[in-house]
Amino acid sequence: MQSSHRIILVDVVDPHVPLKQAEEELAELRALVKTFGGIDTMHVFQHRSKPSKDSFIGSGKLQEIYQTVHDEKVDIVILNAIVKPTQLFHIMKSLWPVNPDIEVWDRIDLILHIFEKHATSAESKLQIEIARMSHMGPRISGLGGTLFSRQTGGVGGRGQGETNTELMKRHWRGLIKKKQEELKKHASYRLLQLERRKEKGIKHIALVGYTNAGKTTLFNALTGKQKIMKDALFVTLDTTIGKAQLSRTGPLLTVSDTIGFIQQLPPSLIETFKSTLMEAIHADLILHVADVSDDKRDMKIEVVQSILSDIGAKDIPQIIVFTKADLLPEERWGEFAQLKARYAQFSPLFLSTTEKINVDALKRRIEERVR
Ligand SMILES: Nc1nc2c(ncn2[C@@H]2O[C@H](COP(=O)(O)OP(=O)(O)OP(=O)(O)O)[C@@H](O)[C@H]2O)c(=O)[nH]1
Ligand SMILES: [Mg+2]
Repeated sequence: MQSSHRIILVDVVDPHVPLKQAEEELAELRALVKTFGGIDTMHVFQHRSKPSKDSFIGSGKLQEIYQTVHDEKVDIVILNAIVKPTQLFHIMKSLWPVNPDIEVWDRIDLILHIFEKHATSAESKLQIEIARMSHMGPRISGLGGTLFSRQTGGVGGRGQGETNTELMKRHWRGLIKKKQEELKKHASYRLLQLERRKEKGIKHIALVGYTNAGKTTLFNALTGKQKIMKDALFVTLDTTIGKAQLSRTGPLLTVSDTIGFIQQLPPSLIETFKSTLMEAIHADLILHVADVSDDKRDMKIEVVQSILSDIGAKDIPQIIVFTKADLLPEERWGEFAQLKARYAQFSPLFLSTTEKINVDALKRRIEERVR
């Protein structure tokens, strides 16, 4: 995707959702769009009502969007929600007269496009492809009546009563299954490596946390590696494992850095990423990295805990590592004590990786815990 893309955001907010929460969610969408790159135009349509059944957004709003797409030469419309494929298709169709190449994405589409930009390994590429196919699938078959009826005309002979749409769906499901089989091979290879480490008695530490919390920065500090870190969302997609010896006489450990979490991730996406998240599921200790200076810190901690519980990692010993302590302004220092009490069961620790404050204390804590 080039940086010349012109994007508009549409936020559909349930009337029961408090305005503040809606604003926060929109801010996150904006950060995602920024990560995706290139926003020439940014109009936000806030719509505080229940989504409409056919087109998700009401016809009046759709008319407004139509006009903006025309005036601002928009190529991508992004809805801050998880939207049914048929509804996305409906919106896209109604914008065709002003831009036949218009793309209409929901939140998942946007996340998948970002993932795609950052994926480097065969495994993560495969995971994204599966997620993309599962998410797109129904939309493709939604087109069945129009486009594919012509294209699949030649397949024929596979059962008289079967419509082209059904054929297309079956073909699609078959493709997804094949990719899933391929992914399973990666997963079993990972499992084999895990078991080998276990046999050797090497303890494994997994870094997890919300996206942009500072996981990779901490990973580099613990392992001496130099992985890319950046002030953007989903910079890391692939799981990397590094060796670490945290003190002169301490044991050799392995540490893994992996994809960050985000709110409103659909379960299917988590399921797909289970292969790379396996390191977390089988860890001896989880370091839950959270940005202490972030206003949405507590909500993000909740999101991470709930995903950990989804993937079956909730009973693994966990330390909450609050990073970026250097960014917490003095008038908020009272929060240290509050957080210490609130998350006491996760023996919280406060540090700054970039300023090298308290990183040694974390190293000592890790060694105590894995002993
Ligand atoms: N001031 C300050 N900045 C930090 C600290 N730790 C990380 N950062 C910055 O926070 C940003 C995000 O850091 P990353 O390590 O890439 O975060 P991540 O959790 O790996 O992010 P994703 O892989 O995108 O999910 C970078 O710009 C880091 O330089 C810290 O202790 N203090
Ligand atoms: Mg990272």
